[in-house]
Amino acid sequence: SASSEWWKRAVVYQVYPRSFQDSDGDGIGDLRGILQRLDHLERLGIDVIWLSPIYRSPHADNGYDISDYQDIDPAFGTFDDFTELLDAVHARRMKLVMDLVVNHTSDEHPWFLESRSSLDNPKRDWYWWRPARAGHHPGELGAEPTNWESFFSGPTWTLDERTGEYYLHLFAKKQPDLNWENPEVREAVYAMMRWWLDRGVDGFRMDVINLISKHPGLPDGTVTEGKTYGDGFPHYSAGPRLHEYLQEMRREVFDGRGALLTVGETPGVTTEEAALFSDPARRELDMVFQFEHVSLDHQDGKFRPRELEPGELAGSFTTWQDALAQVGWNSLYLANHDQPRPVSRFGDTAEWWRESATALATVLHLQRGTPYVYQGEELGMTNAPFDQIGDYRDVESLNHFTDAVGRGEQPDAVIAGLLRMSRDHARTPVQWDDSFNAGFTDGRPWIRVNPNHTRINALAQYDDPGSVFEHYRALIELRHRLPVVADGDFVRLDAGTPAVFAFQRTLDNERLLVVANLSSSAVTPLLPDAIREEWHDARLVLTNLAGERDVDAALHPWEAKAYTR
Ligand code: TEU
Repeated sequence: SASSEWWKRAVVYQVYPRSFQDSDGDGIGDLRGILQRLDHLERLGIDVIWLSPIYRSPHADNGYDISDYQDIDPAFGTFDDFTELLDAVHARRMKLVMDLVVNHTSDEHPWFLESRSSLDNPKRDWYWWRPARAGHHPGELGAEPTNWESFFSGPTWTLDERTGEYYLHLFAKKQPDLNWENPEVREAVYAMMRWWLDRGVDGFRMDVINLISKHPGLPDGTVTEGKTYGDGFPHYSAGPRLHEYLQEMRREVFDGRGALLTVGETPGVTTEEAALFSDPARRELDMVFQFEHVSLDHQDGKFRPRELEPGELAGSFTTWQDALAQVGWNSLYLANHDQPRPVSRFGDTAEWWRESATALATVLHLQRGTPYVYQGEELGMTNAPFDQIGDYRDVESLNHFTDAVGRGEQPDAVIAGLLRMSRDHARTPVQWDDSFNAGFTDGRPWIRVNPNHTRINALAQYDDPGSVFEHYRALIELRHRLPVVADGDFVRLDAGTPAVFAFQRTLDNERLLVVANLSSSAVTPLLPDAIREEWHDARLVLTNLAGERDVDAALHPWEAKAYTR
């Protein structure tokens, strides 16, 4: 029913609390800081707030390593602060979705402390424990049970001296993987999820949910030429029981509840697989985050990115749209706390900062799917000039630097990769104004504020009709006003040149046309004659430049226009 698919008309805003707004001067963002900034979110017009983890954590991975799922970490505040925030969000008719990180816990979680305490502890089988590989002694090089490489460099197994066995961690050593084969684990997770829903939260974003079902037997990955580790991904992603678990979770946790949002983060799944998660008939999730478009520029690993060819990004979007045209639903995103800033990565911060930020937003928000805005994206925040390893905080970046330099790579070359691709670019404090520390904190920020906050900040953009913020506000308003934006179909149009991304949305007799030049050169589109005829007198509903209004007029660099008829 329409109400159960409310998320098709919604826009979600991701808050990374650590970097959003500090209220107590300790240099770390917190829940009371978010309370202080709800006017900003309401002004933008968003419907749902997704909070990155706020649970008790040692912060080895900034909260994606949870040691108590049912308590708020003191760095972010108290449970009362959380309840006050939730009530305030609901009072403003917005929803609040939590980040569910259950592929792994922190190694300081009581479940793991018990599990590691002895070979026969009742919780031993809550995690993945294995003896040294046959023919090897524990601690020997190559004794790890599989040859897989961690997302955060190094092996995915760490020897626990106390019992002489290894435990699996696809991410950091401090993030041991839960064993979802064990029904006790699943029951404990579902109980925790129900506990949060009973407290009024409106759903979950599910961290690396495609990794919870590993292929039994944990086979080695193929080792390609010159590599030390094997490619474990096919053996730990989308394993044989993944959809069984998600359907069980839906029954055990979500059925019978009100209007909730469930979005799965599924790094590395194919577009075809993505349709399985969001096919309503399968009763799994509402949608997933795909990663094709944010892996396009990965060349030899993510930290050696390549330049994209004109049209590659548009091609990736079109693949999504075509695969989910009949069944399932898209999430639309370019930014989150793991990705470099889109305007730096896909746009042009040198010459066309505002134009490219608003063009990318236009083509994203007017596609079919639910748009996600990551904090600061609505301001056109950019990557940071972090040219010293001491500027970085992220475990992925720090481990990569140590590992790469240890393998003989030049430090400057490794820093060059971090300057383009580090997750820390998404984690610099939100730039609220041009004051010291951009209005984020009165204390010493946990990570440097981007010096360009004197030019790029919210206060400078409010009520400026051409600003990035106002453009995002207009896009969100358009989605709330025109049913074709949320419910229309999507057809890619041939614009005669790869730099131009043109598409049409149709809902009954309502039409929307988007034409955007996603390049730093002026270009003239060559739309099909039928389109030019049909749209020659259409109404221009949105543009990021005061250019020509004709649908086939030459486009300035990064000029993006939307028409209705
Ligand atoms: O990210 C999963 C994931 O795919 C990341 O490894 C990401 O793709 C990679 O860092 C990009 O190079 C989720 C969370 O979003 C991330 O913040 C956590 O570090 C990770 O899981 C472990 O919980």
